[in-house]
Formats: sequence, C-alpha cells, structure tokens
Amino acid sequence: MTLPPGQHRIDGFPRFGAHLSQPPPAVSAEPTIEICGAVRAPLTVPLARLAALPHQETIADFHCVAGWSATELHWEGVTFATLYRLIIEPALLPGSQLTHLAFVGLDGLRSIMTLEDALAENVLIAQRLAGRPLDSDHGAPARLVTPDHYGYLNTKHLCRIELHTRQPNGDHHPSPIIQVGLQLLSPHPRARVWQEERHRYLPPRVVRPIYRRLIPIIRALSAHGS
Ligand SMILES: Nc1nc2c(c(=O)[nH]1)N[C@H]1C(S)=C(S)[C@@H](COP(=O)(O)O)O[C@H]1N2
Ligand SMILES: [Mo]
Repeated sequence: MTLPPGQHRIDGFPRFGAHLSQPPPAVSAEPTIEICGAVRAPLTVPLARLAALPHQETIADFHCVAGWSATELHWEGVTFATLYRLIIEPALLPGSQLTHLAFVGLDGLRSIMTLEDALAENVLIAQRLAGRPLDSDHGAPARLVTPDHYGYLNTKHLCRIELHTRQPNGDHHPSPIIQVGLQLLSPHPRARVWQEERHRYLPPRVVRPIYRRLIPIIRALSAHGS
C-alpha cells in the first residue's frame, strides 16, 4: 500500500503529540462535547447520545506531520457529517454561513478545519479503536479522526466544537514554548496529507529531515501515557 509523500511506516501506534510528557487529561464519568459559536444557544451533547447515533467503522492509515504513519487502524464512531446534520444544523443561528470549525481537546489543544473538509465521509468522532473504547493515550473519551489530514488536526480528548462564520485565529497551544514554535513554524491551515501540506511557508523537503530526527525524542517524551 502506498503512503502519502514523505511518510514512513512505523510499527504500532505510538502516543504522540504536543502534550509531550503531560499525562492524559482526566475524563469525567459522564463526558460531553460542548458546541458553541454560531448556534442559538450553546449545546452540550453527552457522549452517550453520540454513541446512540448511527455508527461507522473505518479502516484508515494515520499520518503525523513529523513523517510517521501508523497503518490500518480500525476506528469506530459517528461521522462528523452525521453529528452536523442531526444535531448542529438544526441549532444554527438562522442565516449563518459556517465556514470553519475549531476542535478543542481537554488538554487545550485546538485545531481548525474548514466545514467542507470536516464534512468528508471519512471524518469521524471516534469512540473506539481496534474494537475497544479509546484509551487515554489515543484520546479518550472521543477524538477526531481525519485520515486525509495530518495528525495535528486529529484532536484527542475532544470536549468542544466551535462553529465559525469566518476563519478564526490560528491553532493555539497552552504550552508557551509550543505556542512560540507554532508561530515560527506556522502549520499548514489545511494539512492535507496527499498534497503534503505540512507548513504554510516552509517547503516539505526542508522540514522532512529535521522532523525525522525529532520523532524518537517526541515519541519517547510522549510515551508514558496512561
Ligand atoms: N488533544 C490533543 N490532541 C492531539 C495532540 C495533542 O497534543 N493533544 N497531538 C496531535 C498530533 S501532532 C498527533 S500526531 C496525534 C497523535 O495521535 P496519537 O497520540 O493517538 O498517536 O494526535 C493529535 N491530537
Ligand atoms: Mo503529529
């Protein structure tokens, strides 16, 4: 099976992310996803309600912008499109034209996607991986899975979805060091893997070798997980 340009297959599926050595966030006994922004009133959707919506299973590869790919992951969840049509659309402020969404994790990670990209058939709010409930390493209780986009758009521990009618301010990270890094490196706003949209300004071939050296370090720092 071919991988997108500049990606290398790795064994297994490491915990990886800007959280580095932070432990996974605590999850409440009755987790919810808050939906705010261009709605008549903010909605609080219990994950139990999400679990009762029509489910989809997907087998997909997962691509981190640093260059590793975990292959053939078996996800289960609700497509974002299903959540959108059944719960979000009926609650929208009349006349509002959504353009972008921000997906926020319990650890503060916030990723931004266009509505058009988020409505793709393979974009899931996953609650299960490999036949089991998501563990804390991989984003319990629910995470975004968007296989056509780099990992950094696949927000783990999803707790809030913001609905925007224009492009919101960029990705935000609670760690000041990582926030400075984000500003210097400016991730690509669309982050499509087959187009190799790694960064807004830096050409992919320049960043590939740098990232390859960083993978073992980030992997080791992130590994301790649950
Ligand atoms: N909440 C949250 N989600 C996150 C991250 C993070 O630091 N926090 N890191 C992202 C990055 S850069 C990658 S590559 C993937 C890694 O997913 P995994 O830890 O399940 O392998 O999660 C993404 N989602
Ligand atoms: Mo990543």
